[in-house]
Amino acid sequence: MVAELRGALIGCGFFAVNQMHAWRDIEGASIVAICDRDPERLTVVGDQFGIERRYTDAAALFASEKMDFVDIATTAPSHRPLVEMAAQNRVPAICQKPFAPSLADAKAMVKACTDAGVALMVHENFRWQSPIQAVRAVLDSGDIGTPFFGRISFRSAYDVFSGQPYLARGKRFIIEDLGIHSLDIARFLLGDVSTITTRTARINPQIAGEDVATMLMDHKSGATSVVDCSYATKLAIEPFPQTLVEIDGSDGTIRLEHNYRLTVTGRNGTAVSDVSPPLLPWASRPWHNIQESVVAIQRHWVDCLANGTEPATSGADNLRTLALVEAAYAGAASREPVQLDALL
Ligand code: NAD
Ligand code: 89Y
Repeated sequence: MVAELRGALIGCGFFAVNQMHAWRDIEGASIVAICDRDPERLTVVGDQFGIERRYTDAAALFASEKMDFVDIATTAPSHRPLVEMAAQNRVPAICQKPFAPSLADAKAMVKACTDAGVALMVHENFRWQSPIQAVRAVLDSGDIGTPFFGRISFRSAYDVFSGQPYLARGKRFIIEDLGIHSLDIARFLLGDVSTITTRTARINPQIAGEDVATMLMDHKSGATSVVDCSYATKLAIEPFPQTLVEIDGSDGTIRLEHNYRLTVTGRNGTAVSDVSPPLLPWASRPWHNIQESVVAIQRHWVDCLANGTEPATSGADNLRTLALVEAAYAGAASREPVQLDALL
């Protein structure tokens, strides 16, 4: 029998609870120790998940525990020091998105892990949502031919600030927090990007950053896409946290619409299906779509460690998604298109 991987979680905040639930669902790995600099969060998560080994200091965790991996669920400012600490201790690491506050930090983190010979995966989970995987499967089937246009859309007025108050305070908001997922989905579905043009707006006067972004991208494949996201869009039915997708191909179209309705018009006519994510026993609506993708990406990590393969959203891969974020902010400021290759 193969021994279970021993993991430790650093950062026991709002989202980490989903990660802890997901680890309980996954065979082949378990969380044996947790760390948070806030003793209250350590108690809440430690008691909820029955983890006795608790640390308020990450350096003490690395010094005391024998671990096969570390799952970093803190916010972006601490990602670089924690990933570098994992690399120094030769411990493979998962790091939450946004990977780092800057592309320069992210490149240094990838280098540290490469030099140490340890795996590094960014917890970029939206592409692992089952509806998005269903769109990818249609593209792979060839049914709509070669894609030439895409729209990845996330428009909502859901109050994300009550659960994640720091989102209201940052100079950067929607592109770095949510658009980063949409940009990654665009890469996942249509491939890497050569140029991005961006417009942003702040509609909600009570927050510091932008809550609306519209991005036009040239993909290296020749396809064009529009990635649009908003937390200022009040709709009759609140769709949070659904990502809607339109793809036009040479032989047909894909539409992922509200309530996970997937319509594919291809060489063999039109098929409509319900690609709703399952509601896991510990999950709660409307977050269940995201929660299911957490299980999927963490399971992928365990498979990658077992097989010695590179995670789909490795640190190196995620540099291309983070470069889109940096390019989007630069282009929103200059109102000029930004070339991606110059950043990478
Ligand atoms: P949070 O502030 O609720 O939790 C972060 C926790 O990390 C806090 O308890 C804090 O005390 C702890 N922490 C910070 N620095 C630390 C350090 N150096 N050592 C130990 N503990 C430290 O934040 P959150 O809302 O849970 O978000 C965490 C990350 O998850 C963010 O990067 C956010 O963007 C991301 N997130 C991802 C998704 C997703 O779907 N992938 C969804 C929500 C949030
Ligand atoms: O932090 C964000 C994320 O990654 O997914 C949704 C979210 O919680 C709020 O925008």
